[in-house]
Amino acid sequence: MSSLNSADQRFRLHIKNNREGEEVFRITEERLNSARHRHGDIADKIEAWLDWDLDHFEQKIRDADALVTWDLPTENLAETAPKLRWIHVIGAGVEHLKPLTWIPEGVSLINSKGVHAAKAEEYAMMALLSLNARLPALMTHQRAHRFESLFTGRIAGKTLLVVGAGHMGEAVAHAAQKLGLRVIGIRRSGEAREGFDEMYGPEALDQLLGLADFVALTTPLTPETEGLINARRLSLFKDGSGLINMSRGQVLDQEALSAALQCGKLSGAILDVTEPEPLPGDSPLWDQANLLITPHVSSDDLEEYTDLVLDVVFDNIRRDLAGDALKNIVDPDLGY
Ligand code: OXD
Repeated sequence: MSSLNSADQRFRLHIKNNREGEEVFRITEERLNSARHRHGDIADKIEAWLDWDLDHFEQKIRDADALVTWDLPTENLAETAPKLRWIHVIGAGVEHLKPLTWIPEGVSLINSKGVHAAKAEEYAMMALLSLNARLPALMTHQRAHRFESLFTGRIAGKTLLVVGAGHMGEAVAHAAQKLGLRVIGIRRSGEAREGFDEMYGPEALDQLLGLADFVALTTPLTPETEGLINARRLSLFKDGSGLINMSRGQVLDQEALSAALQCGKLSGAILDVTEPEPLPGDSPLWDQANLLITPHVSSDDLEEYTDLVLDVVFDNIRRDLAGDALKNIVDPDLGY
């Protein structure tokens, strides 16, 4: 990666917002200024440009050292953005930019992993308690005007399997530990991670599914995880267990999930992500008994999301100015 060539040269940051995008992801002048205040030590070294859609993209990206965005025109990037050193994506998943073969040599792709943790932990706590209380089934009964008492035991002492023990998986594990669950994790490396009582590699998945009262999906979407939880794997789940998907809709076979809910193999499920998104109004999933759907809101904090993203961006500018390694770099081969 090239570096800024003179000590007094300012770091040029191009920020591209999407007008169509949700407010929670918008970086406004006000948010930018408050990030400058929080990072006063480097504030006057940064020249930031706030753009909307592609209004001034070509003209301004020419001089940019870094770009903050959700998406971008990737064609000929080396020519349109000759000084670009890194691109920060306002999200954890970067599958919308794949294949990552367009990334010019010397440019790093950076994601927002980690900024979702606090909100994801709260959502996971809500989801685990809801599944344990059979809330999806109770809501199904309510809609059918059925007063049917479903008694359940306490959640403490039950077992959660977290598939994908990255930042979000760790947040889910923390929620579960606070509720007194035993937490088992699966991650590519199989290495231990804080918040987990046990950790295994992906080869253990089939065996572990039958041990868990709850399974939470928090893995990135990659060729290895696409369709991971299919009909065969759902048949390995413990009878009456519950499923939470906070990963990506494509990780789970939704038809197979519906079948598992219909036959009572699973007692309930909570999906924060679906395939496709938005889920069309005529999808049968909306009416599936014992299923609760939230529209991809589990981990993006309305008040703080962009502040947290900007903290990662400013921290990386600080690192870049000092010649230190950047954080949250995406491995283009792994795709996360
Ligand atoms: C993300 C998400 O990728 O919210 O950031 O799903």
